Amino acid sequence: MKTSASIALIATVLAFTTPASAQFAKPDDAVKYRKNALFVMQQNFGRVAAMASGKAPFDAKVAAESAAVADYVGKLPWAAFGEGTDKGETRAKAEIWKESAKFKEYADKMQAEMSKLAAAAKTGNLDSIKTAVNATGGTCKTCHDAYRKE
Ligand code: ASC
Repeated sequence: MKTSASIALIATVLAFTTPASAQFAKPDDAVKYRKNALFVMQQNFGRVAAMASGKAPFDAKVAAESAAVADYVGKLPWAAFGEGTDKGETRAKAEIWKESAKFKEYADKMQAEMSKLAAAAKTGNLDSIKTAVNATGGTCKTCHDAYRKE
């Protein structure tokens, strides 16, 4: 096998077998990564939520685009909660690493509801958007109440 082909093969194998946490050079990078992803998600979700509550005028196109971004970016933070990333500038509670199945369940639930919100926003139906915003917001709160420090 040519060297370039072997390197490509090794890279592929590593990509599918390396623990998610190992994709970060240091724990601080993982913390920054998940916080930034959650921030971008929240900014986009918040824009749609403001429309749903009447605090902002409803713009179907902006709502659909923002919900799609929130849906996509909402898939990113979870790989950055690897072992050893419970330190530094984080409000993540230690319970996350003790109750990882429950934490994952909450993260999965949020992503499922955010996907429903993106689907609702794509239809442009404000009533469906409101329902989905409430369901999604509920999953944010459930997880924060359990796993985020004040
Ligand atoms: C947001 C945000 C949250 C949720 C939550 C919904 O926009 O930052 O944590 O919605 O407040 O209850």
